[in-house]
Amino acid sequence: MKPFLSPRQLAKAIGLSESSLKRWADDGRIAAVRTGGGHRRIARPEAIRFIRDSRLTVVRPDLLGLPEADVVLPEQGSEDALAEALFRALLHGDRDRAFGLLQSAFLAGRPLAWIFDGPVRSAMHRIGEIWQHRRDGIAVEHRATDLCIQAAMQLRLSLPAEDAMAPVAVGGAPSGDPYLLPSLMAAAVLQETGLRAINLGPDTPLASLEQAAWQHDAAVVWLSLSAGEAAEAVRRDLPRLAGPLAERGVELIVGGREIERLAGLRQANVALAHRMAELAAFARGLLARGGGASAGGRDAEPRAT
Ligand code: B12
Repeated sequence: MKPFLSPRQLAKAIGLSESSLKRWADDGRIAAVRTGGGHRRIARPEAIRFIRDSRLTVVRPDLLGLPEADVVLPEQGSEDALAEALFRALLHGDRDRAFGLLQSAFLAGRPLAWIFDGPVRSAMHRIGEIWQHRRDGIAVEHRATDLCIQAAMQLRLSLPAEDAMAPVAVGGAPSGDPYLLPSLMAAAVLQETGLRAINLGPDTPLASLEQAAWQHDAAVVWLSLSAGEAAEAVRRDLPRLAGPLAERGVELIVGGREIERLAGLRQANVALAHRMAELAAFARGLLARGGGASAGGRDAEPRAT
């Protein structure tokens, strides 16, 4: 996949004229660089950002390095229709259709949090019921999970490069929690919001999260809880992570389907959230406050409280 597009290629991808693209590049609506020979070139993630922000329709996704998507576009179908279509595609292991559905919602400007909280969550929750009444239920579930992981990765890779000065978020799922998708989604949502997200993935000891937070001078740590026993252990051990983070002004946001296990926990720097939309709002709040180690200058040493 080529990292840069010419104005002509991008124009073809969205069915507009090359001259419009050149004009928009020259007036700064879309960021372009010049080759040694003076030709304009547009980075692929910047082209995708422009399409999403401008609500343009993609007619040739292949020119953007994306699969052809023969799908109902989200404006034609409601969230429920998209969730139903995605469920069917995952049920049948139809990779192209599953990717196409998610990609078209993404290109139409839907925030990743909307895509993950809505269609993906709904479809995966339904997929999770199948093992109870079908012999191939577990295989179907594992295949569907793999497709969602691939799609979430692809969407994340399509996001613009992170600002090197943006605050860092580090996160994962705790020891004993094998769930890969929720933490991956959290990373993608945080990245889309403008943070630098470092996803340590499933089965990560809390001590490793803490160590990574110091190493990367993180402003935020996220934790995704999907497995019951692992979440119980977190309930017990969380103060040992939250305390040191609080001393350095690092915020901890915890979410996931087992979050209720932490109900009643009182810790000033710990936020509990149920949805990716809440995570995105949390990150926007942090950015609005100019938060973050790298952006705002976090204390190098723990401060006395
Ligand atoms: C895929 C899957 C697995 C896979 C995971 C593979 C992988 N590497 O990721 C594997 C095979 C490991 C697995 C194992 C098991 N599973 Co399972 N699994 C699922 C399934 C189908 C999908 C999980 C998923 O990815 N969901 C998609 C995400 C998008 O949804 P979500 O987790 O709800 O996340 C949303 C929010 O919670 C929130 N969120 C999540 N993280 C975060 C983080 C932050 C910071 C924030 C703000 C928000 C947030 O945002 C997300 C989007 O809205 C679920 C069904 C379900 N209801 O989720 C069952 C399910 C969770 N599993 C279940 C079961 C029973 C098991 C097993 C016990 C099966 C077995 N007998 O071995 C084991 C237990 C494993 C363990 N150690 O706990 C049951 C749990 C029932 C219960 N009441 O506890 C479920 C509900 C299926 C069912 N209906 O029976 N499973």
